[in-house]
Amino acid sequence: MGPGAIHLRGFAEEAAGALVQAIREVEARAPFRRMTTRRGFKMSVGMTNCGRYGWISDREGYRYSEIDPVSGHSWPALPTTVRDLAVAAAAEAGYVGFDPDACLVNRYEPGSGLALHQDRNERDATAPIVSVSLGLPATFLFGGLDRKLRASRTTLRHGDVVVWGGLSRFFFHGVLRLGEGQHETLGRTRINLTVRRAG
Ligand code: MD3
Ligand code: FE
Repeated sequence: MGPGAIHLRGFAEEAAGALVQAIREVEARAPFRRMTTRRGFKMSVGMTNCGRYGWISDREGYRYSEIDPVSGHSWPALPTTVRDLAVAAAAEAGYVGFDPDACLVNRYEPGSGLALHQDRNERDATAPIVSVSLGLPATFLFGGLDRKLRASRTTLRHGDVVVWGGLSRFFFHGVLRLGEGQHETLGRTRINLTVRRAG
């Protein structure tokens, strides 16, 4: 997909049911919410986190926090199923010893999308990010180190896992607004997990 990005098609297919159940348990303690950007725009994607650190955005900008600002408590623990799957995918891509401490959970509905951005709030730049797609398919945009570089498109489907390491870790990327659809278990939604080493 790009330098250091490895697309493992269907890698999470078998674990998908257990992953969805784990997300339901996370969501019960840390509900999905639409965060605000520094500029004051409300994001169209619903987000929550599990693990020691959670990614948050508000008028002060974005950062990782050990406290969920909605509940005032720590985030739910990283579920074993999520951790095991991410560690196995990272190993498959050559990253032995990946030790994640954060997982951002993104929920899309038809019309939700994610503008082109870079992920650069994580402390350890050598650790990969493992993304897991569940539910409706999405068109993923993948550019380069420069925002102006033309982005290529690929479809991320239910069960797909991508390990983002190396140079691709810092490439601009985004998600086109989700189209209408009906997934057999997740209905009108797409869920994306990004398992990270943040601290
Ligand atoms: C490439 N999520 O949470 S997953 C994000 O589908 C994010 O929800 C998208 O971008 C989503 O930050 C895309 C694929 C992905 C995730 C993280 C990356 C690609 C990445 C980090 C660096 C480079
Ligand atoms: Fe991202």
